[in-house]
Amino acid sequence: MLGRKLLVAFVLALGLSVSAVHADSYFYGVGNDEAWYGSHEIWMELEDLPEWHINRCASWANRRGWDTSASIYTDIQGYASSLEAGDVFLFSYMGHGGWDWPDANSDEGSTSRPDSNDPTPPNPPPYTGDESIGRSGDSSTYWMRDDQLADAFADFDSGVEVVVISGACHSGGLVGGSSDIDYSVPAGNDGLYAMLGAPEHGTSVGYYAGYSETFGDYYRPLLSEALLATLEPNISFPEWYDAAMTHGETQTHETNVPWQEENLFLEFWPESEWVPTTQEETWYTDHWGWQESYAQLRPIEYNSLDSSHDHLVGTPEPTSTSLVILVLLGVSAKLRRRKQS
Ligand SMILES: [Ca+2]
Ligand SMILES: [Ca+2]
Ligand SMILES: [Ca+2]
Repeated sequence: MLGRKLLVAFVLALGLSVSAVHADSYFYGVGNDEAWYGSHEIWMELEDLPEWHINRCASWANRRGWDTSASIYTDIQGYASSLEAGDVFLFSYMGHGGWDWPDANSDEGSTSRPDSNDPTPPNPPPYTGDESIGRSGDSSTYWMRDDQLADAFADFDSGVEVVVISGACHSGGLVGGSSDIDYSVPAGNDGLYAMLGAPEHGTSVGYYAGYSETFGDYYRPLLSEALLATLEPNISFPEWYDAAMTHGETQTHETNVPWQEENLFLEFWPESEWVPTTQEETWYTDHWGWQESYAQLRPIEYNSLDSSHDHLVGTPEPTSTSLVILVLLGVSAKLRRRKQS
């Protein structure tokens, strides 16, 4: 009888402990225009890992960036109002990006924009003009500015970890301005991590990766190519970035883009310690800067995670659920021994 009561108590404890450690990972992916499948591919890799579940995934092909009723902006606001401390929110955007919008609140400063893909720009970012993502179709109406992205993130509870993966041109400019996401609530609470496909003045390259009847040709940004090649269980987000950067430094890549007649085999981006030669400093302004040596400038990382964050992308750490089960097995073994003696 005592054993039965203990069992009931432990089952109750088990239920309580599950709710106490409840924390979920949410994936919100958008692929726009030529990169319509780009974020969904990231999800296809993640979904095999235990903390990700299709019930917590939303994946869009062509979703406008800015609209007051249905857009990336309002979707993120929805996550911001419902996620709780401990949850992980991964926002993946693959599509076009801009960097020369009039900056009404001047949060980007007054440093003039350098030439695109200049390997040695005369000044560090931020550069004048707001960055943007979310173009969908031919209209530019639906671009979302970086200030608006930060506004959407501002409603998250502290303790929600936000991860941003963006393959867009000029993604590096999503951080750096004083109204950008690195000043939003998640970043202010050591909970924002971002992998951004190009520096603020850099364009991001996507190469031909497939075709569908519905959406037509599709291009995969080099950042997502490297991320897809390097995801493993038990890897943290910063480790995943490092592995992807090494992949891009060491693997050659067939360009296969429509604006170039002859395909070239190039490394994705330079090494982190790279110093351009005199010849390499003569950049090209068409499409990307480094036809002779590299496909694009190196993606950048933004990390405000402190040691209490830094979630794993893969298998989560053991929770108290498994510990309680072990205790339960130990107690029932003890009761059995007592009964026998
Ligand atoms: Ca601004
Ligand atoms: Ca800017
Ligand atoms: Ca910016």
